[in-house]
Amino acid sequence: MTEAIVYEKIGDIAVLAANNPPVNALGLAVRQGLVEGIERAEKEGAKAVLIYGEGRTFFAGADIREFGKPPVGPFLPDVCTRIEASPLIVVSALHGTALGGGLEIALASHYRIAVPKARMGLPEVLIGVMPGAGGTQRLPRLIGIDKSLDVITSGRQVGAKEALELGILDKIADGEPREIGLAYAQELIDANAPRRPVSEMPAPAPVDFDALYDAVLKKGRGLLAPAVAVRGIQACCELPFAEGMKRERELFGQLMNTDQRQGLIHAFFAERAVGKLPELEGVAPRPLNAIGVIGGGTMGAGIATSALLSGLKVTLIEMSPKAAEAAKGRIAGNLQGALKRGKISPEKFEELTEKALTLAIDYEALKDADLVIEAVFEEMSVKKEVFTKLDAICKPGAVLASNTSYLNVNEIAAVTSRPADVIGLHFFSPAHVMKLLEIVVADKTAPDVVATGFALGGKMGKVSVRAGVCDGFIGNRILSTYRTCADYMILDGASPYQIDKALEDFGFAMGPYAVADLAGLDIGWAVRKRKRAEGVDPRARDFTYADKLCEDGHFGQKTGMGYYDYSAGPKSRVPNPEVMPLIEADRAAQGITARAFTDEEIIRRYMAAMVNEAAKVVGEGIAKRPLDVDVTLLYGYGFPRYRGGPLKWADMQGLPALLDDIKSWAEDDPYFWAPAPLLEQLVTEGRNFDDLNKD
Ligand code: T1G
Repeated sequence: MTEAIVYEKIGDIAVLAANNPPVNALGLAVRQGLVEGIERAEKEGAKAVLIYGEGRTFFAGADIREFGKPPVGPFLPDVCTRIEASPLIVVSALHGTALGGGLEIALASHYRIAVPKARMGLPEVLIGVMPGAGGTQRLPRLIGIDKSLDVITSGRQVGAKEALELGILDKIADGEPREIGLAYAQELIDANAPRRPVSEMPAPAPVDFDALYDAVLKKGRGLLAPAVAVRGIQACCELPFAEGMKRERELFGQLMNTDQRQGLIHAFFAERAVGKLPELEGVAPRPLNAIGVIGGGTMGAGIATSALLSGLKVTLIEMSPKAAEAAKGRIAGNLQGALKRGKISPEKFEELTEKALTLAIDYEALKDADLVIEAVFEEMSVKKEVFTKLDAICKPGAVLASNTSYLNVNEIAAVTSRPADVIGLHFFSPAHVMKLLEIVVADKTAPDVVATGFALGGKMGKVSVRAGVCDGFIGNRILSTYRTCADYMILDGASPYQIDKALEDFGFAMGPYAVADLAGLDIGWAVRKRKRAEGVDPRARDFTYADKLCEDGHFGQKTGMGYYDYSAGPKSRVPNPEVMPLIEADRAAQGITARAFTDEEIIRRYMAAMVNEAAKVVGEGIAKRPLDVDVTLLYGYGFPRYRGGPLKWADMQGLPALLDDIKSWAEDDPYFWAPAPLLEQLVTEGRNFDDLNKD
């Protein structure tokens, strides 16, 4: 018997305890152990078998790390069939998260009991596959088509109470899974309960699966797995069980061979790897109980809201009592959202806004804060003034953080006597919603200050990414480049609307010009003005239509007009008729003859610009690994998750072809399309970005 499954016989009950930390993934040893355990139980004359998980959870699914490797039997569908076919009654006792193959093991059992806090689901579509061990064949027999469609195509987790109501579970009981499982198995033996194979239950009547397939595909905006899973449920309704299982396996195999599966699994492991940095091994964060926030505008209020929701005490500093009350109003507005969604109770709302939050005008109020985040106007002189004051007032060991999106954190740190305590914490708007947090490590930032940044991110439920200091850090620097590429394509003949459509078809929730309108065109305008003031390289192409749009007072959604006209509402965007004439005037002024662009070329140029700049960011060490860039773009810039992130996408496209494209475009514009040295090096060495993730 493998140690992954520990066998025990207690009276008439054979107990199979899963012991494969951290999440009892159904790797080879576990699968072998389950089959051997069932066979031994039958040989040793047990009357029932109990399956449960040691540690924090029941099986959390197949072992994703085995994906893409040569498959080794026994295969999970066969393990499930073997469990269900046992002449003994088989009971699964669930706790933690019984997901994917884990729930399929339970569905192949004859009875299912769970602890009240257990959660379960078939989230395979979230990693680009579908249930492949009977989930699409057994679940509809148990809970019907509509409910199983919802559970399988959404990938959502179902709580024990709902699972009992749906009919997934037979019973809920307080206690440890082993104890409640043993008691339930004995109860069934004493009641002489029959085996109850789900596969022998009647399948639901078929419905219009073609219409369902199309609807699910449309809703997925290009994500394949949920739609293909519908075909699995169709097989359940239209084929005998064994043939349905075979059809499910075929469909599962198809999805395993997709780029989307690779992209989604890369995203799964990358978002778990970003917090694992060698420089933080063994480094303890500083205490983090009470924080200060300077500035109660949209960003400051969002940061304060996120901190309050994560259990921190917050002191918010504003310039005047009136401004402080306005900030409190914004925070209360943000918390109203959490109240409406049932995330917090009215009592909690009261406690957060009246007790945990303190408003102040005087910086003295921050003298005991463990960490202070400045979120004031994005102007270097203003930042320096704030940090000079913080340096004078904050206690020794307090972490001083700036929420700047672009500015040089080294320069900010240099105005203090404690640059080791200074760090950039770049939140994304709205800060209480967006999960990304760029942790900007300045030259003198101490390791335990970096660790404290990650600890804060963890408390707030953020996905934190380490970034070095440069203009725009990881995300905004790369954004500025692919946005510039789009602006150049407009100069040469494309339209903002064609570009937005092409990128939305590629999988982005919104195209770059719709995003610009949402964020506010005045932000880009301010950045262009700042860069022009700092001096732009004469080799860089320039364009003026975007400035003209701003000079006309069009800042996007906030003024009702930008690249799009929002007079009929934010959702009903129509092209602003003033835009194309501005663009044509700009082309004429530069003597440019417009040419046609295909959507395919727009994507290749836009993505090549993103990948090339990202390779420079990794090459310069601003991002430690390519996966840091991927996670940044996934969580902060709406990059389609099923493509894994720009550098994973590049690997799947093939770096040599991408570099060839860049070199061919560099003939027209050698300055913008200068190939990233790292990209050239990888192509020369026949390596790719994922190889660097493994280094
Ligand atoms: N396989 C391998 N490793 C896994 C894993 C899995 N299924 N799930 C988690 N891990 C690792 C994870 O990488 C991390 O490792 C550690 O466990 C803790 O995870 C045929 C084919 C279970 C809710 O999609 O959703 O079954 O970083 O940090 O926040 O139909 O992990 O410490 O080295 O996420 O408490 C379906 C995926 C598989 C569930 C726990 N199952 N996992 O969350 O901890 S496909 C899933 C999760 C399938 C069959 C098909 C979450 C979690 P490390 P963690 P957590």
